[in-house]
Amino acid sequence: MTLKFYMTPGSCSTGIHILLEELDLPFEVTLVNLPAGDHLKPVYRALNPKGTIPTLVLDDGRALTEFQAIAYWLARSYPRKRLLPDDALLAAQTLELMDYVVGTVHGQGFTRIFTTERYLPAALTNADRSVWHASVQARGCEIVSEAFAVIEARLPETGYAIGADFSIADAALFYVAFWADKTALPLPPRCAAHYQLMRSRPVVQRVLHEEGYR
Ligand SMILES: N[C@@H](CCC(=O)N[C@@H](CS)C(=O)NCC(=O)O)C(=O)O
Repeated sequence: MTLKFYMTPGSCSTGIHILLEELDLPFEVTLVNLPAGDHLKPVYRALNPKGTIPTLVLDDGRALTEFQAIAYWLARSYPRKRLLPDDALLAAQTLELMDYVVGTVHGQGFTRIFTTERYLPAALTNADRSVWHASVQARGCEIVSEAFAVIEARLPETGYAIGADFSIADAALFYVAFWADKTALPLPPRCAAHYQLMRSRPVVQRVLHEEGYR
């Protein structure tokens, strides 16, 4: 058995894809086409009832979901790459940053930008719908920008996010910075420097290439 990774190019699963490649693990990829609704089909729901990606199916067939849980499991299961610091405080700060990225930047901010319809009441006239749509998107941009400002205040001027080494928090911060880049949302200077540092990593370049970004 090998790890089975369910992913969508250019989505939050890119962060987990980076971690799998950093660890140099053998894994099989299944592409989940979100616009086609693959994540809502019974075969995928049987694996992940939440219908979200990423999902990682372990050697024994058990499925892990949620970015932070998968990243934590990878770091703890393959400790030689030290993707989670040994020091308890640095490890806690790594989880703290990762949770803020996934829960707030992604979960509260980018979801309003990418899946705006979910935030609209069902009964709206077309005219009201476009006004609501614009204001939900604007709120999403505000949340993203406020959250990047919070992260900026905690990031070092150069280097990785926590401690001296690349960690699971860097992979999380990378995917939301990648989205900011793709949607032309400005990144504050330390976040932008972190993004460039991540883009200079050969593994990140390979993953983006594999996911179709040239
Ligand atoms: N909290 C989840 C969020 C995952 C998530 O929302 N993924 C998006 C793609 S980036 C997704 O699956 N969207 C499909 C949907 O929500 O229907 C995690 O950490 O894995």
